[in-house]
Amino acid sequence: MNACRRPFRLFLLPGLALVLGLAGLFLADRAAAGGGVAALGLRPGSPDPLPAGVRVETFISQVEMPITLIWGPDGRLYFSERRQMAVLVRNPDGSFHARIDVPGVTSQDGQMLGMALHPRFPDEPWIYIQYTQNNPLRNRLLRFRYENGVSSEPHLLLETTLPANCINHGGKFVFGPDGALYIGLGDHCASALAQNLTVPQGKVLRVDPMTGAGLPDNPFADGDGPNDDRIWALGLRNPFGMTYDPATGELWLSDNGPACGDEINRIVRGGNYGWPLSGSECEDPGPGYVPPLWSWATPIVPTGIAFYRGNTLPNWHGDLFLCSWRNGQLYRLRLDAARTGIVAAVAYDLGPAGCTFDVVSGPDGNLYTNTHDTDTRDGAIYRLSSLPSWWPLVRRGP
Ligand SMILES: [Ca+2]
Ligand SMILES: [Ca+2]
Repeated sequence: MNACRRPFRLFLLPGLALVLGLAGLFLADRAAAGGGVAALGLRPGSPDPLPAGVRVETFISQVEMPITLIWGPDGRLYFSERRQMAVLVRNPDGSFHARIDVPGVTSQDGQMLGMALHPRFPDEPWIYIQYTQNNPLRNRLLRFRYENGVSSEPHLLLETTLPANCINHGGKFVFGPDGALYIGLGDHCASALAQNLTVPQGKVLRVDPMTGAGLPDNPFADGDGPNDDRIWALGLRNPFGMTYDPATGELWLSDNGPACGDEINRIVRGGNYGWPLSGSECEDPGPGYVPPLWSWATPIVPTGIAFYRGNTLPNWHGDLFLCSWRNGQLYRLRLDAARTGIVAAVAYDLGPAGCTFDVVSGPDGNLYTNTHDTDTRDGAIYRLSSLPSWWPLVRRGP
């Protein structure tokens, strides 16, 4: 049962495939979810319109490929620019503030994925980035100092060493409430690695943000033993979005399946999320494995995820939002009272706007999304608010 059928090839920009790892993307027939896997009632291609009173507008136009959006403690928007291998900084009104180049790395060296600011930035003036390095293809994560408008002192914290001439790189990483850095790493299309405790692929890693070393209380840390001491959770295929629930301090993650395995997971210490043991990719891997809290019968290619913490859209407060690289829709998932499960989901059609890589809750109480540029449109960052219709639109170029 639940076999994936009807092969379907999604047109992919080659570079995007690197980011998202979507080779062998199939439409899936899944009549019913296996035990513990929540079936989703979304009808592909039939999203809901935005609720009345929610206004979406272009906040920043004419950007290329913003991947990760972060509102800094200075009230400015920081975003990683994939093609430019740079971090761009905008003022609260969307106007240009700075372009931060990564010391020692250029756009010829690879492509930017996730980024983070040190939790005490700018007092601890460290910016963290993950990128795919070309020739040979590797995942690299580094931090560098950014102070008084100058970037310096790059420190490499992670570099994969196995051949990675393949997609499934993962992307995002976040600081946890414990101050550790949590990194989602894809399986590099070698699915067996996701169950191998001696390598970082297909895992969530938990590391010291200054050294990149695994923390001694990590669940599989064995010192000089064979395990990769950085591993926090395993059995993932291509985790892209990561975020913490500010209400519970728990880590949530989006994982990209090869078919009907696009998932939302709540990551627990030492948890095994099943890949590739789920066999047909669409079934619950069984006892001993953590089933997803939500999965999609048809791939949506989940990317960035975030909890909405604002109040300008009060009905959405506390809900989990995520983007779809595949259809650009904004997905809203409502949690149960304990905030350990998902009880409902809806997809919104943002019209000419969209949500392809990231969504983030803004300090002004609004919700922000982004899209990348294509043949038919520029990349942009959008604002969802309840601002009245007479409020002037923000449209700013580079
Ligand atoms: Ca070890
Ligand atoms: Ca799974």
